Amino acid sequence: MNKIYLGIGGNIGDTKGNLDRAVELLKEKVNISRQSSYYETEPVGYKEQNWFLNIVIEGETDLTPEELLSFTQSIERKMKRVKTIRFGPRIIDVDILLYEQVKLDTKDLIIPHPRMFERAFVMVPLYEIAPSLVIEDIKIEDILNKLEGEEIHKKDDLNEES
Ligand code: PH2
Ligand code: MG
Ligand code: MG
Repeated sequence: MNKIYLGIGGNIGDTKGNLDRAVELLKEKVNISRQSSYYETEPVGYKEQNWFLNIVIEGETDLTPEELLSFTQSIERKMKRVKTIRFGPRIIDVDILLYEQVKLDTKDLIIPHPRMFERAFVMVPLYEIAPSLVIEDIKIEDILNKLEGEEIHKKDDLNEES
């Protein structure tokens, strides 16, 4: 089994329902070990859209990185994601952040996710579930401390344990 971290987000329709549906669909091929709180996050990359709801999950899978990409894309298709503008509104987005210590740079897949280090909507939930993570020899705390400070709010009303 291979340890993976996935970032999941969306900003159209029933955002929490869509995130939860994606998590349920992932369970067919990923054993989910941890799930972050839900975070309401300022849109990054393209401002003229609704805020997102984002989570990060930790899991284990027997899929290879390429198989995992096909699987996450099949979930996006099943949930009727429509491709519009880059960084634009979407019903669901399931991104591979980390796959073991793998470094990969192909046409279709780059691991670690190339933009994760700058994104509070990824790094804050990731830190919540994996505070001692080291990514490419950098402690997650050090990555977190360098963030620009886009707005992100933990949604305590959606997080029943808190
Ligand atoms: N995803 C993007 C672009 N911008 N902004 C937030 N807050 N959350 C996202 O998940 C997100 C984004 C492209 O995948
Ligand atoms: Mg994305
Ligand atoms: Mg994506």
